[in-house]
Amino acid sequence: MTVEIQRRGLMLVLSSPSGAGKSTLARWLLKTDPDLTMSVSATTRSPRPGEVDGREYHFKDIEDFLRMVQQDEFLEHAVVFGNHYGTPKQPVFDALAAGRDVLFDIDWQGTQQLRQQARDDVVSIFVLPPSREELERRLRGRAEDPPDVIAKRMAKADGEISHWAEYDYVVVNDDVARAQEQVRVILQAERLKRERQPGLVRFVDGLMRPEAN
Ligand SMILES: Nc1nc2c(ncn2[C@@H]2O[C@H](COP(=O)(O)OP(=O)(O)O)[C@@H](O)[C@H]2O)c(=O)[nH]1
Ligand SMILES: [Mg+2]
Repeated sequence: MTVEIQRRGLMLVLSSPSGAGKSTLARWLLKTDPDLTMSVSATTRSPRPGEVDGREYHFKDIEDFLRMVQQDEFLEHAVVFGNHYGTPKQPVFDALAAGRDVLFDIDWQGTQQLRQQARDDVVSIFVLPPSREELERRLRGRAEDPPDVIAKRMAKADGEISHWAEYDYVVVNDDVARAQEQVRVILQAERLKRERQPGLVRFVDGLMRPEAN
């Protein structure tokens, strides 16, 4: 018999400097975990080759983005590398209400705002590269971005990394399979937290006083 206990959805945040392998982790999680929904952010940056509007991001011009800010449509928003990024509220609320967990690929500024909005529901993981050399190598290996953008990101990586201690968990991504397993285990444990299982009250009541149920 499989016992299904009603669960409260959580908000899983992955942050890292560019090139630490966070996107690979996020893609794997979404593919392997049917209870997880990706939060698709809005951004004013231009799409890269292969990126599809509505899949990687909702690509907006600055006027549209600022209108969304004005109309309070974002759960959080921030400027990263000179572009605006924001998390649309409604899809997150809808997913949580449907009992699903939501995955966020956002920076430290967004994580701080999310924590202020929904502290108990946020589980945050910071992904670190195994070494500075490897981080540089991964940034260079990406053909999409011009060298000046890469140099800018390398400089900004230190700023992002300096926020590591604000996160609940830290995963060093030296081996992809190992990092995947670590993130999976974190998610599993966080889902089992008592306060995330409101259905337990009823379930345990039934265990102890079967005649009353
Ligand atoms: N605060 C915030 N940050 C975001 C959001 N969406 C993406 N980011 C962050 O913006 C940074 C740049 O993302 P992106 O343009 O995809 O370039 P990447 O560095 O190659 O991943 C990354 O650190 C993302 O985590 C968002 O909605 N809010
Ligand atoms: Mg990204």
